[in-house]
Parts: sequence; C-alpha cells; structure tokens
Amino acid sequence: MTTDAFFEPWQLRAAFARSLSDMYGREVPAYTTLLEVSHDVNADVVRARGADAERLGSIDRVTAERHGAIRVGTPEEIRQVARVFGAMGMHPVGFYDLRDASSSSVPVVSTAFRPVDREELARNPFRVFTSLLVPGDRRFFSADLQQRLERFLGSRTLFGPELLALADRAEAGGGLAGDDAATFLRLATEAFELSHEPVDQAWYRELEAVSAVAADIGGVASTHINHLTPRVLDIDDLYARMEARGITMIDAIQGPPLWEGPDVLLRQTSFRALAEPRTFRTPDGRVVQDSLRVRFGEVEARGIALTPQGRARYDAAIVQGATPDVWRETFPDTEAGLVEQGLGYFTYEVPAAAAGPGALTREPIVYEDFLPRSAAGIFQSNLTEEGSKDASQAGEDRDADWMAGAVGRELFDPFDLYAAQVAASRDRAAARLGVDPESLETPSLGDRSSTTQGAQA
Ligand code: OOG
Ligand code: NI
Repeated sequence: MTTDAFFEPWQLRAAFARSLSDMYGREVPAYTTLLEVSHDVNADVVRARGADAERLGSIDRVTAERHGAIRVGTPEEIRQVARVFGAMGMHPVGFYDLRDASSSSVPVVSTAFRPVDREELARNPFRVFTSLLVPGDRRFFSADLQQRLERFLGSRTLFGPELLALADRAEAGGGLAGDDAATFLRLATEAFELSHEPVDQAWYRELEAVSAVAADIGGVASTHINHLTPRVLDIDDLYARMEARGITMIDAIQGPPLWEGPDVLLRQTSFRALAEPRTFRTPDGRVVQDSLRVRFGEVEARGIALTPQGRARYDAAIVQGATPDVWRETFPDTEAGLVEQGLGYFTYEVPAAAAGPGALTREPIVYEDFLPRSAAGIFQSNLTEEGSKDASQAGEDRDADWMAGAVGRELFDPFDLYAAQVAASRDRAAARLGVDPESLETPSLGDRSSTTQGAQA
C-alpha cells in the first residue's frame, strides 16, 4: 500500500474482505481447505458449463465473494459496527429474528451489512451477517442474569477509539489516504481476531447453560469473526468433495433442493464447529487449558432473488420439506416461468444491436441477502448444547424498526432494493431506446406493484 494512494469505500471493503480471509485462514486451517475445494469446484463448473456457469455472476466475482458472520451484545456495539462497515460502503439491510426460527436457544436478532447499489455490488459484494443479543428476553434470561450480562457487556470495548475515528473520517470523506487506510484495515481486522485472554470459566459456563450463542457473545470481553463463507457454483459437489477429504459436514444442505429448474435464493451448508484451544480462569484463580467449539466453516450457492410472492411460495415449500418434488410443485422450471408468474427479479438490458423494445434481454438479479430458517439451521447444527428456552414466557418485541433505532441508521428493505434495481434497469433501457419507460414490457417490475407488502418502493 503506497502512501499517496487514496482508498475509496469499495477498495477498503475488498481489502478488508481479503485481510479477514487471510486472518481466518491462519486461525482455522479447515477454512483454507474449504477455499481450495471451492476454487476447484468453481473451475470445474466453468469448464463444464461455459458461459452458462456465469449467468449469476462472473467467475471473478464468485471467486472473490464471501460473507462473514459476527455477533455483538448491545445496541451501542452494533452502532459501532455500523460505523466500521459504513466506512466500507456497507449498510444494514433486512431484519432476521432467529429466536423463533430456531428450536434450540438462539437469543439474537440480526441484520446484514452490505453494499446496496448495483455498481457497488459489482465491485465487491462482501457482506456480514450481524447478530445482536437480546438479554431482556425472559424465555432465555432471568432478570438477574440480564442485569449481570448487561453490566459485563457495558464495561467491555470491542472497537477502539482510533479505529472508530478512522471509520468516521472514511465515511465523511468518501475514503482514506494510504497510511490511514492501512491502519484502518489492520485495526478492523484485529477487532475480529480470536482473543487469547483467559475466559472466566464460571461466567462462560453459566451463560452456556442458557445458550452457547449467548456465551460466545457475552462470555468473553471481545468479539471475533464466527465464520467466513465462500460462494460456490455447485454446492452438492462441494459437499461430497469435503466429506471425501475427511471433513465432517452438517447433515444437510439448507435451503432449496438440487433440481433441474433455476436456482433461487440461497443454499448453504457448513462443517461442524472446530474445537479450538482456549485458556480459562477457574473460580479459584487457576489458568487452565481447555477448548471451545464456536467457530465453523460455511459455504453457499446463490440463486435468483425472489419477489414477495416468490418468497411466500418458498416459505411454504420449505416447511413441507425441501424435496425436488415439492420444488416442482412450487416453482416453474424456467427463468421465463419465474418472470411470467411474478416470482423472481430480473433486470432488462438493451443488447448492442437492438432493433426495438421487443429486443430487450432479461438478466436475473442475484440474491444478496440471507434466510432466517437457513441461518437458524446453521446456528443450530453447530451448537453442541441445546441450551434452555422457557417458551411459557413472553419474548421481548423486536422488529425492523427497533433494529433501525438500535443501529441508528436507515435499515434497508431487501425487496425495495431489488425492485429499485429492476426499475433503474427499465429506465436505463428506455433512455437508450428513446421511449417511454411505461411502454416497455418489463413484467418482473409490473408484478411488484400488485403485491401487498414489503416490495413497495
Ligand atoms: C450466523 C448464522 C447465520 C448465515 O449464513 O445464514 C449465517 C452466526 O452463526 O453468527 O451466517
Ligand atoms: Ni453464514
């Protein structure tokens, strides 16, 4: 990194994603294996399927693509996370309530920080699924435990003043100069490294009895990257190759099944949390070696973004069990079918030698977000203990508005973002053709206006 270079938010984002990936590869060697296998799978798919393999993103984008997951304890902490990610052009999108989506004890609500503009996504789509503990939820925490947990969380510092000051400067100034960028990237990466400070054993175990996720968040004085997820073009092949290398994967691939029709939304799988050596301080003051299983490796295949109607069908299908037969009954087996039935988002492009409006081509929009049920499945399948959850207690209300208030920023609605991409593509195409946008046949936009919820721009 040279001193005179200037780093725009997307360059900081791309460099951060690389730096985090290098760090995680050093900490979790199985992640390096996962990257190698993902690479091999993607290269084979491109060789076998040619241009068709790149329909949902160029091989360069897919190869560089990752999502991360982090977990924090308080609104103040998530506001600081938002400043760090804001410096990299990543904004909070969507609200996920994992407390109900999971049968075991996962007392968190989440959002994802990611780029929102088409150009920014194309430059680097790095996103981070960010979960926030809900200590006031009586299904999980007693009033006494809530109070001690909040006191513990309130007294720790996850992000130092220098990192936050640089983040604010980057956001206000649209980037950072070379030296500052290097410092920012180093401090941001360090903030997500696993700490080697001894863990207070009694405190950690007390929280773990309630929820392993609560212990991971509130049982230690720092945070860490929980996993980093590369994107693959053939997740079934990846799963088989990882098992063949002796890495035990979770029982299933979460999300839609393997079938002959278009891929939609997200398919994910992971390998089990690794036992990592950690030191503990015992109640009588000794420091002992033990291990914790909190971090894991995950991989995903991304498909086409669904409209609210498409999503409603997905949600209904997934509870019936994601079998190929259920999918055949639920979804058309072509992209054209998704458009006709108003189920998927597509942009409209004018081909170079367009004869007129009829010649518009249609490109699928890739799903950039997450799924509560898959996320719950990923959390759950990696927990060694179920924890405890008292369903007779009332949960604490949390929704997208609450999350926006906690983060202190606008929380984007994913449906709005996809619909806006469709509308922008129609307007661009109309301008190029010199016609009224309304005159163009762009069904994946038209269907949106007939929906009831979520997708209204
Ligand atoms: C997040 C789990 C959810 C995904 O990809 O759906 C997730 C976590 O374990 O903190 O990462
Ligand atoms: Ni994940």
